[in-house]
Amino acid sequence: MPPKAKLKARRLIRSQSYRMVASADSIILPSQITVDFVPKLIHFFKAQKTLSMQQASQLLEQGRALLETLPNVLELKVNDGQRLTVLGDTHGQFFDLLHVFEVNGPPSADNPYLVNGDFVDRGSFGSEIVFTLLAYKLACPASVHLLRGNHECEICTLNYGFKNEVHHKYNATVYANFMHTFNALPLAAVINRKVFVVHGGLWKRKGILIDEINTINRFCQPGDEGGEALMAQMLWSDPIELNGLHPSLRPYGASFGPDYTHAFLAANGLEFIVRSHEMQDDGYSLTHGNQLATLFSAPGYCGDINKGAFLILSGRTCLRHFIKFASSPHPAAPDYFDLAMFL
Ligand SMILES: [Mn+2]
Repeated sequence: MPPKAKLKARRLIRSQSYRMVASADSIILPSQITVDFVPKLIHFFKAQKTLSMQQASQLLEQGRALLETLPNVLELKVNDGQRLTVLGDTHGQFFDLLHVFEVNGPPSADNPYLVNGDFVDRGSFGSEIVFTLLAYKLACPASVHLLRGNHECEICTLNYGFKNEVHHKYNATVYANFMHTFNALPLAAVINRKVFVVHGGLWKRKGILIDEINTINRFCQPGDEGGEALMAQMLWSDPIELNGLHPSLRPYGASFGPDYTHAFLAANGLEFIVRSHEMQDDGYSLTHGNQLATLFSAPGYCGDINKGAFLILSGRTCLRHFIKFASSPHPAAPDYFDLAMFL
């Protein structure tokens, strides 16, 4: 048996034997996640329980195996009579994500979601968000779409709390598995060949074609070299009102003007960009001649009074409808971000 198959077999045995020792404080993770199972998992997490190490790794490995099969840029379709809900940064605010599922319906074949990265860091429930989204992805792969944000990397999770959170709730192996799974997240989506969704924004080179983004190797940490530089730029860039390209205070990417947005949309035959990455007082904002939206779904971010928002795209024309929401209460939890400052 090749080593990889051997490892797979061993993991299978481990996860199956776990099912036999399930107790009141644990949950039975089915080998095939179904849409009926996810509410049970959510209920389990709401009670602030954690998976076993084996279950955590099993879910991350199953999620990664599925994400790995996807292209860098997803091609999504919304037909007339259908809709797609887009979410921006959730940043460990699991109870706010649950609020969106309550008011807008949970993910399902009839209610697809696209979640635009930054699931972790800052808030204290990043692992619950990733496990819940991966479980939905595994249960209905054609209706749940997850993109990478700049925080789904080693440097950010070290500095902004998620590494600390996973070490507290799980262990170093599970953290390494999270990082491995994050490397498999797709980088952007195109909806109906009209709307481009990406976490940060555009590149330092003007008018890049989506075909080029599909050729880069995303299975690594965003960095300065080769294709990874393009990945880092699209995860980190921000729009600015001024034409041209301007330096950013962030480690990667740049501030790009309306001319960059218009050149990119024209070169690729697209109409509109949805990006996230920056907190918005009203949960969203429009700029660049109303051709670019910033969408942020973490209300009360880091103790602020900002609203969150989600975006519903309806029908073949991708009619846009933004819905704002306020923050929901959550149980007391350690502030892993603050603790990270002292590590
Ligand atoms: Mn971000």
